[in-house]
Amino acid sequence: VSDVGGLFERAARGDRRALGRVLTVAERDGDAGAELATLLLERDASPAHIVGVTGAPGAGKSTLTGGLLDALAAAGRRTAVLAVDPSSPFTGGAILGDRIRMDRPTRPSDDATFIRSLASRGQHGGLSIAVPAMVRALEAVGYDPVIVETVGVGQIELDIAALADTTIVVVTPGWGDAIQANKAGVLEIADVFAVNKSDRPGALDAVRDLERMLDMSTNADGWRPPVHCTIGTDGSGVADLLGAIDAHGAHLDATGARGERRRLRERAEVRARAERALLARIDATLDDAEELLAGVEQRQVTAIEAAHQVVAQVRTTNDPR
Ligand SMILES: Nc1nc2c(ncn2[C@@H]2O[C@H](COP(=O)(O)OP(=O)(O)OP(=O)(O)O)[C@@H](O)[C@H]2O)c(=O)[nH]1
Ligand SMILES: [Mg+2]
Repeated sequence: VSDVGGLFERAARGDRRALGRVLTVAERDGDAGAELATLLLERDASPAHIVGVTGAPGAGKSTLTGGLLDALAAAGRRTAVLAVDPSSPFTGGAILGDRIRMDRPTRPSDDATFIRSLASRGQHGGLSIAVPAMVRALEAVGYDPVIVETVGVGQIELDIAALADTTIVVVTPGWGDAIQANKAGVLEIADVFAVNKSDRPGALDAVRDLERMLDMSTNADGWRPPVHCTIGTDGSGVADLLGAIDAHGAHLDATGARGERRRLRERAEVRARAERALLARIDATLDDAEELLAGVEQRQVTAIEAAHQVVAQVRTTNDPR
């Protein structure tokens, strides 16, 4: 992209194709990405509320997110979705970039919503770099909130919780038996629980189970995560879920926790970027260190000493940028 400024202006005027390309620039994070970042800094848009939606594969995250989009659009709120590595139904399995659509008929509210998938999950620190960059572009063209959907598995779940202001954990009846071991982890990251598929047997047991766990945990920040029963497929409970998101947002504002979350997020992004840059320089140094590595191989120098030398080399080399 040669004219990032022009592209952004088109996006800001409502050109959805241009916005798609702006997001690609933000995600790819090259020279154009740096130019975009500077431009967005100057725009100084008010930050969007970032809502993470996570949970097991097939729990109903996308269906619920679709319901939230409808409810938000009906309330006149322009909402964007970043779907991380989605399988269904935003894309039906493939990453289709700007062309993705909800798995439902086009709605009149579609102009107020923007859905985009990300493919950054696999890269080192990819999410902590790409998501904030893309959120900044979206908030600069007036989207608030921004919902980030991601499958809840291991580290990715934690990454998303660290990126969001409000994290919704979607569980289903019977979930407790399946992921017993990870209950503590889920409790740690959830600001709101949705017991989805509550049209199925066992929903009330799941609610009781969660409430019991919440009884035993301390809510150091004064927020007890509410538990809402939802049926993604008919929209039941979605209004409650939206109410909980807004209430949590108000709680963050009232306690100053929003600023704290933002500082942690910025720190994580800077850390991920610094780490990535350093790793690249270490690799470049190693590519040029045949002699040193041969010394290790021939047992003339220890790996410990070789690593010290690599670090010393990296520290004295100028950053190529
Ligand atoms: N019975 C029932 N089915 C639901 C409900 N919500 C979603 N589903 C169905 O569950 C399936 C999975 O829903 P998705 O919204 O794609 O779930 P997801 O969590 O986004 O899935 P991944 O992104 O693939 O992890 C779909 O067939 C939905 O129609 C619900 O409340 N009740
Ligand atoms: Mg999904």
